[in-house]
Amino acid sequence: GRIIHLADYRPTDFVLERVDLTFELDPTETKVEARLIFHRREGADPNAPLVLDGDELKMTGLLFDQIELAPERYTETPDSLTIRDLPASVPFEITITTLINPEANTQLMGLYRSNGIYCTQCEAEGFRRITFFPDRPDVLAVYTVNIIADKAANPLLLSNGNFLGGAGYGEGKHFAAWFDPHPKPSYLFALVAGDLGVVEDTFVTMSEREVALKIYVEHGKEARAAYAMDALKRSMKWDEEVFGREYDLDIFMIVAVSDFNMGAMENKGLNIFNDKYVLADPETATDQDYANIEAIIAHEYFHNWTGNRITCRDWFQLCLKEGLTVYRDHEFSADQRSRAVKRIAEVRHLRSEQFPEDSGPLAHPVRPTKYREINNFYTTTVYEKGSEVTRMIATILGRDGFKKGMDLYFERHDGDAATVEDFVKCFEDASGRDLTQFSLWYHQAGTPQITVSSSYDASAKTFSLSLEQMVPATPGQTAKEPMHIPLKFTLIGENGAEAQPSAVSGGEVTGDVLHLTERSQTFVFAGIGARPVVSLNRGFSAPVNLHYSQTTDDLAHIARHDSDLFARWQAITDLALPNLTAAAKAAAAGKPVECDAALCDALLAIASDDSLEPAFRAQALALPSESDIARELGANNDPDAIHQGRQAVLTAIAKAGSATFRSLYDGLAASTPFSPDAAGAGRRALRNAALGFLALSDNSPAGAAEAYARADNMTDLSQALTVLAHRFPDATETHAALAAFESRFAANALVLDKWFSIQATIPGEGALERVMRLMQNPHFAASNPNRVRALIGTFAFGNPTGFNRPDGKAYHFFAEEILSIDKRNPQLAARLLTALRSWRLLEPVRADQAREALMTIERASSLSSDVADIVERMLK
Ligand code: DPP
Ligand code: ZN
Repeated sequence: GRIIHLADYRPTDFVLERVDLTFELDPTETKVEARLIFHRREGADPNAPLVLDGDELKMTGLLFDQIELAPERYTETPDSLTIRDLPASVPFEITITTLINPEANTQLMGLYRSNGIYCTQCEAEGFRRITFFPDRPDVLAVYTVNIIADKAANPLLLSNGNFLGGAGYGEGKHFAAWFDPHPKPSYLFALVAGDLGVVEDTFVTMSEREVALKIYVEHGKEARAAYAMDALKRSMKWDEEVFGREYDLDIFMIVAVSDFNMGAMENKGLNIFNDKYVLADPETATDQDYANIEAIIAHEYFHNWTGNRITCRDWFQLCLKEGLTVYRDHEFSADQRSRAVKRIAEVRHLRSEQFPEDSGPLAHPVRPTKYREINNFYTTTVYEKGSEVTRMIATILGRDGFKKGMDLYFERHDGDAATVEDFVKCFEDASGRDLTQFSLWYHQAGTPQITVSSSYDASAKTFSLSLEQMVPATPGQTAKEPMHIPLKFTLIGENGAEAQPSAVSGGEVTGDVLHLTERSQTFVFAGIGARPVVSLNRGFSAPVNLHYSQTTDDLAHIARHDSDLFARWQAITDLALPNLTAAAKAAAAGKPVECDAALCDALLAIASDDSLEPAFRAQALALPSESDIARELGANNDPDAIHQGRQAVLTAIAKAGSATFRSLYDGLAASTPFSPDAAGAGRRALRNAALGFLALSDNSPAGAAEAYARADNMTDLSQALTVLAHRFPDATETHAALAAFESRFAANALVLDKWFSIQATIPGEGALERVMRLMQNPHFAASNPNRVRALIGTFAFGNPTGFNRPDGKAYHFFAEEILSIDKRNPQLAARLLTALRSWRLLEPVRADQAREALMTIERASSLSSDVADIVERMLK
């Protein structure tokens, strides 16, 4: 594909007034008739042709105002339909008939079949695989949809909006008609047909309208949709209370399907979900599954306002809906659960996924200016960093200023296809604050690096904090401007209380927010009676890397005294990282590894502090991951040394704290009845953390085997299995547990995905062979994205030692797999391939092997544009 530039944006020459679609569904020959009414836009070139997008379409009919169009008036290619000599001012109708094959659609874009269910995925550019159409987000129209299908096989016929009616339609068939009164872009179109079970409920909105809620799942799985329904109702309520947003149709539907490229899709009134994010019960879902379901149900529901009512002008504006909606779902989960623990999990995810993207060959701005394949821009930068940018606006403007800006955005842009500039302007207009410099967050890629130093002058009673910011070069952007970085902070006095300065100079400070706006800046705080300890970037107010050599004592002080739990967790992380990097270096040099006493003491103090919520204590005990350590080391990484060093530190902590972990484990015995709520999940997380440490100090599988036998929920069961498989892969107990798990859940593909993932992440030698063996397992299906992600994706993303074996065999295996997945499903292949995005940071032997594997992909013939785009950027 060619490269698309933001600078080339211009509106269409024709305005689409309305869309009437008729589908005659058939597994291999579905007939689609699209009646489209257009008029030429005022001021547009009176001779401009109408150019419609297509993708692998077969056209069988083309009418102009219901009369067959003469061949000299149009040109059809596989990816476009151009119609000439159209009226200058009067509206006209184009009727297009296409034939499509849902059964053969393995890309899972457009109309396809999953387990006998017809379903659609149109974002970003899937609608053009259904009919020729102006398939871009700034073309909004009102849709009527008629669906005709075999009645026995498809009792259910669904589309967007409200149900108009239905009836029989000839021998064995029936039809249904749907009307969506809200103008929408084609990427929000959806159709579902098939035979599904349903869970029903109702929601009464703030203006007392009753909305029918329906969640459709495979027959027999209805009970597993109860939690999703509960999460939906809580989301609807929360959006009314916190953002003042009410739902706008008579019905809201969710359909769960088993083959899906993404997590879920926010089609107007008819969300389609990967069933992984709908189905849950205690026997089959972990606490993480419950949290994901709650977050994704909320996310897609929230899109109804941020995405659907206000959509994007073009795909460069993707963060306008995604970054904002992630921010909204984060806030929702924070309100439903523990805010601090939620924030810690978000930051962990941002650092492990977005920071590597932002510092590697795939780095791009939150609002990119060019792309070759838009599918490759559904990234953690657009989503998670986009959310952080929204959060910073809230930090800078404060709660009220942010709310005023959001209200103005909803009022001013309802019904629009808007831009990031429109969004930012609302906050400027509502608050009077200039956000020009702040907007660099949308335009400059790269994680800002901030170097901090401080000094205390006892005689003058002043404390000085010097900050220097640097935004690293990223592809296509070498010179960067200084950013506006809002850093929440506090000065902690000796006794643990906050020190209150009498005055601040050197820059803007509003409340607890310090505004770093220059390349280098020194803030001077007056009236400070004793040297304070600075807790900086509290709550992770800005997505930056701080380089601040605080002493072990100061970090331990923050870990003990900060009133912000996030800051306490951060201090523990800052204590642990130098210890873990030193351990990796020692392991590489064959030296014994030690655990720092201050770290060990701080961790064990937190672990046994019953005044702290268990979920927080579990997060503290989780220590930085192997990829966190790799990022801290920066370059020349040896994943084996990192693994060995980290294991040695964990083992030392396990030994020093064996009594603590024993009493935690025994004291937190499962409470009955099971509840998936945050408090229950926190207790299970802490107990399972203790189990992991006990397995290290005992160096025996007995404890985990017993935990496995006793587990009465999927969290405990899968955690015990993980401890067994990862620590004792060859033990009899492990083989027995793996076999028991496989046969117990043989009929549940989503649960078997956990079984695949646990084994795919067993560290060390033999991992590749194990993965190859598992691909032969009858439960594995290369055609199902969830299975592929669970086995091959988890291996590549989550098994640093196994995937990065020095002989490069795993990279070459991976390259072959990417090529074969690419033939079926390019979007999935491209996404998986990003697992190699940090290949340049590996030590030279591995890096050479990784480059070789990438070059094998690059040289292959007939690559999809998705994979070609990623591999070329990674090798550049
Ligand atoms: N389904 C994806 C999401 O909700 C893309 N819109 O983020
Ligand atoms: Zn989204």
